[in-house]
Amino acid sequence: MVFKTVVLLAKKHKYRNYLKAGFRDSLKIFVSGGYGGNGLPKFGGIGGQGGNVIVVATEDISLEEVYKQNKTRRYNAGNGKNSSHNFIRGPAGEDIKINVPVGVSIHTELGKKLGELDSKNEEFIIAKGGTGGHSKNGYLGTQGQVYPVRLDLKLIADIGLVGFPNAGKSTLLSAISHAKPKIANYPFTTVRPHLGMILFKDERQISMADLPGLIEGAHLNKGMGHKFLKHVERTELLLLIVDINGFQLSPQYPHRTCLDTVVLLNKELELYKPHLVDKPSLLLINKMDSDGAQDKYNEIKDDLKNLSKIATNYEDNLKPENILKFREIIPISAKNSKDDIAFVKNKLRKHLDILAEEKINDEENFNLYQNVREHMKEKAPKLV
Ligand SMILES: Nc1nc2c(ncn2[C@@H]2O[C@H](COP(=O)(O)OP(=O)(O)O)[C@@H](O)[C@H]2O)c(=O)[nH]1
Ligand SMILES: *[C@@H]1O[C@H](CO)[C@@H](O)[C@H](O)[C@H]1NC(C)=O
Ligand SMILES: *[C@@H]1O[C@H](CO)[C@@H](O)[C@H](O)[C@H]1NC(C)=O
Ligand SMILES: *[C@@H]1O[C@H](CO)[C@@H](O)[C@H](O)[C@H]1NC(C)=O
Repeated sequence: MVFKTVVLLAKKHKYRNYLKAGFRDSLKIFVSGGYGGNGLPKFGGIGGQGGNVIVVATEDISLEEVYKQNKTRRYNAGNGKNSSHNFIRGPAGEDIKINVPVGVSIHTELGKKLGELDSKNEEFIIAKGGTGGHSKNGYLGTQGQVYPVRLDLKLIADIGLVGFPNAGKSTLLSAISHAKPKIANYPFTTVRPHLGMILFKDERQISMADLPGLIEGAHLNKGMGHKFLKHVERTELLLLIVDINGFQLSPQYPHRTCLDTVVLLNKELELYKPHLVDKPSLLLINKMDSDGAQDKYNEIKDDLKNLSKIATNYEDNLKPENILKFREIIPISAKNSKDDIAFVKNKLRKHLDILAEEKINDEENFNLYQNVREHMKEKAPKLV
């Protein structure tokens, strides 16, 4: 047992960084419905129904929070009570309700879809309790459903494009994507982002969502901020885009340099939800064809690589605490360079592939972790 614990801890360190840091789009849990209680043959008494495990769609909860609320990831509903003198009809076992994010789908381990939750307060029984014992089943209560299930956050696109207005989001999306994806039905969304499908010669397809509406103050729900930020969580990879010349929201706002803009984007994401900053991200510095762009870029490129160093220069209300760590920073001209577009296109594919591989490795660790748990699992109550 001691040995197993050591293995488990050692392996845990291999979790991909952003999982550790708190971003999660999939969670495996182990659910069991309660046993049905036994009947009482002498009086024809019926055992109580076993409790159910139920998922409930909840706004403002992340899968990471679900995990943190019960790190064992086990949910065992209550057993039905036996029929007795006092209770001829045994009381039912207690249900367990798990709050999960709106817009999750529920799958078995083999990938069979069991259900999905698309609107607030919607419920779904994942594990039914066993029936109580009665005359037709020999007065023996039956076992509830027991199995592992996956909760998956439904993604809207592989890539989420994020930037302040005029950074060049729509220019990039239309230059890089050749087709509109078949719009899937996303009933859990209130705002539909613009989607594009990036096609490759070998038929690989990557979807990208333009998530507009991010402005200074978006976290305060100015503009359409919240509605779109919500989607950011439903993408694999964040693609941030800023104008090398900086940004000014409107005349009453100060002009922000390119570096300020990146810090501000970081801050807006963080203020909305700190863990968004831990999502894998790339940074595009756009409009490199404009006058003096190369000089401006040379001046800031080292700082961009280590934002934490310059973040300290900002006032508290602008200074992010959780700093974006870009996997790559790419200067481009979305409007005027086909080569840049082709370059970005291949980079996106490469980074998604790396991410997929990280996930697979992670999955292996999860399985190991689970097997160890399986050994330690306490036995379910036995019926005579
Ligand atoms: N010079 C230059 N202008 C660009 C570039 N990309 C976009 N623009 C211009 O910037 C403005 C805003 O672009 P748009 O794609 O609408 O930005 P969005 O608000 O982020 O979607 C438009 O006038 C574009 O033509 C670029 O690479 N170079
Ligand atoms: C959390 O995990 C434990 C077991 O390990 C389980 O019995 C319990 O039902 C779970 N708690 C909640 C609140 O669901
Ligand atoms: C019901 O009866 C069985 C058999 O006597 C016993 O093992 C079990 O613990 C009882 N269940 C409850 C909930 O009391
Ligand atoms: C980034 O800057 C911080 C603060 O100055 C410094 O401690 C850290 O070593 C730097 N990291 C890299 C990778 O340069």
